[in-house]
Amino acid sequence: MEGKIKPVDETLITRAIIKKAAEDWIEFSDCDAVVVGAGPAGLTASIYLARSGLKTLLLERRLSFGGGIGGGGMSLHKIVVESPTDDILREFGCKLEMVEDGVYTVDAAAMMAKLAAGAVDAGVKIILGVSVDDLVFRDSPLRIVGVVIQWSSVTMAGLHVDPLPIKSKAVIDCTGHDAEVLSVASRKLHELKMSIPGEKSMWASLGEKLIVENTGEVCLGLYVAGMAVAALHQTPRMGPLFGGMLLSGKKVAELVAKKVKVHKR
Ligand code: 48F
Repeated sequence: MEGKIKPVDETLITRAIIKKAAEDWIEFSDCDAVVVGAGPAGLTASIYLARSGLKTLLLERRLSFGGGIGGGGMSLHKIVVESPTDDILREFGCKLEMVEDGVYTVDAAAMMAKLAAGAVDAGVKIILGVSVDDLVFRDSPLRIVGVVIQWSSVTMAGLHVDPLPIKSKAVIDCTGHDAEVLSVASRKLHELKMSIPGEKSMWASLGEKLIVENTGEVCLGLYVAGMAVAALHQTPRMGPLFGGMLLSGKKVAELVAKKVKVHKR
């Protein structure tokens, strides 16, 4: 039986969108964790943060999530993961194909969709089309207490529009190869004495190991995960091998969950 489509007045469309979006922005103007960048590291981090009960906002500059997943390897629609990260992907319902013992391929589109659905289901608020262009800080001791945000469209148009701040107990840079949040911190907060030398050339396995090892807190309130770790510590890139991104995201979420819970007491 064909249903009759309900007529909707144009004013209602506008009011519904403005009211509901404003409610979200008010709710998430003060968070437990802000994750910047919805690539593999940011999606994974946000899932585990939300699962541990933290109010988690994931901000992504583009109008889509997945970061570098979608491009697979040189635009071929597969990426490679190694054990033990196959278990993380299985947990989110990804189908893996074994290449050899402990090495698997996964379809890029499936991985993007499953990680994003995992984040939404865990309670992460994902907002697309928003860029983080600065940090909010306090001194004595120096600490990061939030991010400064702008519509990506405004940034792309080169308009002079003042941004808005979002407060957060933890800010996690998951912006990938350019480590954009850390780069702002190194440029503007000289007290941190931080520089971003950029990643080294490729050595896949060593790169994976060092990313996970160096994932963590950069200064009070500011954390790094994923390829941004390689940019900070000048460790090797690994191309379309993604296990390290997932483990790094999971590790940073566990570190933040411990710290933020301690603050709450
Ligand atoms: O680049 P991206 O996928 O980083 P990742 O999670 O994973 C890296 C892999 O994709 C791959 C690799 C694996 O071996 O080498 O490259 O570390 O995702 C980063 C996301 O952050 C967004 C960007 O659009 C992308 O989706 N992003 C970057 N800068 C900003 C941002 C910003 N200033 N504000 C908001 N989002």
